[in-house]
Formats: sequence, C-alpha cells, structure tokens
Amino acid sequence: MALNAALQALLDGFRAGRTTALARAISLVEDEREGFQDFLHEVLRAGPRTARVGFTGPPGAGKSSIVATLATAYRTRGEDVGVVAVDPTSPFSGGALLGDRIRMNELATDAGIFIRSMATRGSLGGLATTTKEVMDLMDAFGFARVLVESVGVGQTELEITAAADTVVVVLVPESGDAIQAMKAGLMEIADLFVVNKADRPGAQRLARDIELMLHLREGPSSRRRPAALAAGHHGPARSGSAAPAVPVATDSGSPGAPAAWAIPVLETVASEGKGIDALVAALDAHRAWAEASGALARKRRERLDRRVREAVARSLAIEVWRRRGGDAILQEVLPALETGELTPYQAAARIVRALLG
Ligand SMILES: Nc1nc2c(ncn2[C@@H]2O[C@H](COP(=O)(O)OP(=O)(O)OP(=O)(O)O)[C@@H](O)[C@H]2O)c(=O)[nH]1
Ligand SMILES: [Mg+2]
Repeated sequence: MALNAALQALLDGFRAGRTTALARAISLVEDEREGFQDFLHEVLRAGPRTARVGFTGPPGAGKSSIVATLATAYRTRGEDVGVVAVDPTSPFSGGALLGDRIRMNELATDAGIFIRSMATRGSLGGLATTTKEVMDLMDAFGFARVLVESVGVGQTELEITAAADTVVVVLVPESGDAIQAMKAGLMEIADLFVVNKADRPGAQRLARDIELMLHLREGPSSRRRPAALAAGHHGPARSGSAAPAVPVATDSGSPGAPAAWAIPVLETVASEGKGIDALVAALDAHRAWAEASGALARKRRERLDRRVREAVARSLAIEVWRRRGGDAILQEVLPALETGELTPYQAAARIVRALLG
C-alpha cells in the first residue's frame, strides 16, 4: 500500500510534527479522499499511546470550560494536548458566548494545544467513525492527551465518548436529577462524574444522589475507595513512562484481585478553575487503575474489533456507492420506489447483487 507522492509528503510532514500536516491529514480522513485508508494505515502502525479522555453531558453543562481548564493544567505539566469537539454549538467551533470564544482562542494560540471541531455532516463511515479516526491521528501525532467533547444525547455521541479510555460525565444541578442521567444511559459509560457549577444551589445534593445511585447499582463493597487513590497521583503521566504505583485494594471475596474502580463524583466550578486539580488527579488515578487492572487492554481490544467492523462496512459502502455504480442504480429505480412498484428492500437487494456480482 504505497502512498502517492502527495500523501507521502503529507506523511513526512506529519511525522516531523507539523500541525499543518496534522490538520490536512484530518481533512483527508474527514472527506474520505482517495488514499485516506492507506494514510491511516501508515500512521497507526505504532499503536495507541495517548491517554484519551471523553467528556459528555447535557448542553451548557460546562464541558468546554472543563476541557479548556484541563488542557491548560496539562500544559503546565509540559504535556501537549489535542482537543476534539463534536458539538457544533461548542465554543471550540465558535457557537457560544463571546467570553468563551475568547478563552478558546487564547487556548488555540498555544502551540502545544491543537483544537479540531468536527462537522456533523455525514460521511460513509459516519461521524462516530470519523471522530475516532481523528482521535487516532492525534494519538499518532504524539499528543500526550486527547480530550474529546460531545453532547451526551444521541447514539453517535455516546459511541464517540465510549471510544475514549476514560469517560467523564459532566452534570449540573439544572440538568435534572440523577435518575434522568441514568435513563439517558450516562451511568453506564461514566468512569468519573463531575458535578459542575458547584457554585449553584443543588450541586451537592446532585452529587450525593449520584453517589447513592452508584452505591445501589454496584453494591457497597465495590464502592470502597482505596486510600492511595483518594490521595491522587501527581507524577508525569505520559504514556510509555513506568506505571505509577496503583491502588490495589482487595475485595474480601477475591484476595489479591485489583479492586473494582470506584467511580468518583467530583464537584467543580469550571469557570473559576475550582476542583480541576482534583479532576486531574482522578483522571491520573483512573489511567493507572485501567493500566494495572487490564481494563485498558480490554477496552483497546474491543475498540480494535469494532474498528475492523467499521472499516469493512465503510469499504463496502465506498465500493458499492462510488465504484460499482450503486448510486446510478439507485437513481434509476427511484421512480419505481416512489410509485410503490419497488420497495426499498428490493432496491437494496438489487444494489447488493450488483456489488457481489
Ligand atoms: N456558574 C457557573 N457557570 C459556569 C461554570 N462552568 C461553566 N459555566 C458557564 O456555563 C456556560 C456553558 O459552558 P460551556 O463550557 O460552554 O458548556 P458546554 O457543556 O461546553 O456547552 P455546549 O458545548 O454548548 O453543550 C458558559 O457561559 C460558562 O461560562 C461553573 O462552574 N459555574
Ligand atoms: Mg461545549
């Protein structure tokens, strides 16, 4: 799978660490231009190295504020950060309040922070697939952290967030109670809860309710928090460095086995940077736990499985729509579909036969 000259030049720029090359590589993948799979193949040889953290939660919960503050905190530790924002109304894509936009722009002038907002337009691979590939590109580019923001409402957004190593669910008192979060499927994907806007009434109560809900769901034993974990870990967490000492508590039933992850519920005031240090520590702790317990390896394996299925689905889609005239057949049979002479299933069968034939 040799790259053509233009893509080889792009690859050279990418490997040399030029952010212009990263930006162009992302466009290549987003637009699914000729050779994008070969390009991904080249850059993904090294495998995943970066810590991927996904943030989800209702609109306006403060996800962007948290991501911005976190990114700054990581920068002070000397880590480069890639940010992917999937929500079109996010300040990252310029859709929000002026104050936020100014803050994001300040962030964007830091060479150690690369921000990309994803368009919600469709593609043959789908937004979720493309976003995951953009995370892969940022990983391969060498960012120590990749932070992904998406609004946790639709299946696509949940899928994107679930593709992160660590999932942070951001809630606010205004977003309703813990039961609503549970109904929305957020309890299932959270590795960490953040109750933001803790300067507002109801925040503590919401945090308590989430704790209670987690407690009820998991049972009391798994909620015992290992002492070392609560203390947090402040060392450099660049991947590749030696794994930090990991809190390993033993459940009475299985001596020696790593304790289940006790999902922390943190309170923050992102607009003032309050609680961000604790969030940094909790994210480090989750990373350390995930590495030591095998949870990260398991997650990566599931990711690979899913990725191959997605790649197959997209290759087939490209093949049938672009290369084997699926579009032409569809246009041809549309009138028959409109009159009811053909059903969509018959039309689909005809197109699939054209692919297989
Ligand atoms: N009072 C208060 N306001 C906050 C806090 N954090 C963020 N905000 C404000 O809440 C608003 C929304 O914050 P964002 O960071 O844009 O929230 P978001 O979740 O990214 O929003 P969307 O991307 O549009 O879903 C902004 O006006 C912030 O300044 C907080 O802790 N307390
Ligand atoms: Mg946002």
